[in-house]
Amino acid sequence: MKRIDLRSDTVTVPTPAMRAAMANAEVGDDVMGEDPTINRLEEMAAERTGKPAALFTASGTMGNLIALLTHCARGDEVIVGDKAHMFINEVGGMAALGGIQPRTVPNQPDGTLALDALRDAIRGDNVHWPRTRLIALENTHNACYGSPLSLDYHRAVFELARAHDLKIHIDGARIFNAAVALGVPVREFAQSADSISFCLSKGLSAPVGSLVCGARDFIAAARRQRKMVGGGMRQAGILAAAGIVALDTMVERLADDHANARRLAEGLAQIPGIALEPARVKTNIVFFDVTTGETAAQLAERLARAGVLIGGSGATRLRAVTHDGITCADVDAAVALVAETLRETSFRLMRGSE
Ligand code: TLP
Repeated sequence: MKRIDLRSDTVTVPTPAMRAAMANAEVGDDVMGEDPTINRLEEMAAERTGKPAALFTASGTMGNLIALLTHCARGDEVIVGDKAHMFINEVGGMAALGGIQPRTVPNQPDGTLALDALRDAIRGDNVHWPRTRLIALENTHNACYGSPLSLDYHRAVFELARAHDLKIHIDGARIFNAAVALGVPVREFAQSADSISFCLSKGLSAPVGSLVCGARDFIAAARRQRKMVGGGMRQAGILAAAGIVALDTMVERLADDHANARRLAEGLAQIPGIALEPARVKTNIVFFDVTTGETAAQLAERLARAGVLIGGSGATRLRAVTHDGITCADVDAAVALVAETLRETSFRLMRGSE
């Protein structure tokens, strides 16, 4: 039985072309700036984001941390969404390692931070207060149904930030999903930010790596921070080689993941015992709730036994993510297996009440 793994797009594996490129990659010592494959990937990333320079990092978490350490000093404050990956899922790295204080603003259902709330969160000049340094956005917004944030929104935040002399960092782990979903080139989003990070190891299917992109002096400073957090790698061109193939061949196909996610959402929404709004699904992430009285963890466990892996994401909430390893037929099979598993639930409940 094939396992249908919808836990995350991070479960993607390198394509045959990536493996071939990795095997044949030209490498050197990247801490000395001498890995030609990494240098090429960094140039490509800079070109795609329209930024002067880029830095290869081991992960998205490391890329975001390095960006924040580079923008902020200890005691500075970062305005960030209360559902942001950087706030929830990065082990408090900004506070623990950077002495940076996160100031949360509620994420709206579409992943944005209301402009008024942002404005209110910016500190004035007062000897008692930390200095607001940075606004951190996330596009697509993972916890908000993978919503892509619009270009207009980024521009509005950029204007606000500039009026208050603040920097902007975009956690663009899935910015290529946003670009494909909205038909907007990545560099347009990046133009409204001082730095942007993106991941190669999610929908783009490379095995490892993220890029942080920004101005030349910013990236030079970020390179020192990367060394400090132990992220200076040596012959890592074997990893960058896969990243180059990812950028060359895996971006356009994200549209298939989005179509599959929508199909999955529409199928799941028909199943009694599931609550879901398919119209909210704009990229490759589907959230839904189980309404039968069982917990998300219990349902996830039973689904796993049936051959569908879906992550629990709250008491009754689950998250399914489509990616290169999921075909349209897998989506239909997953919907059928979820329906069957939930039929068993209602059968058990009926028997229990007899
Ligand atoms: N997200 C992972 C988990 O950590 C939740 C996932 O399965 O979605 N920014 C965003 C928006 C992310 O979704 C993630 C990973 C990261 C950053 C961190 O990337 P990595 O895992 O490479 O450190």
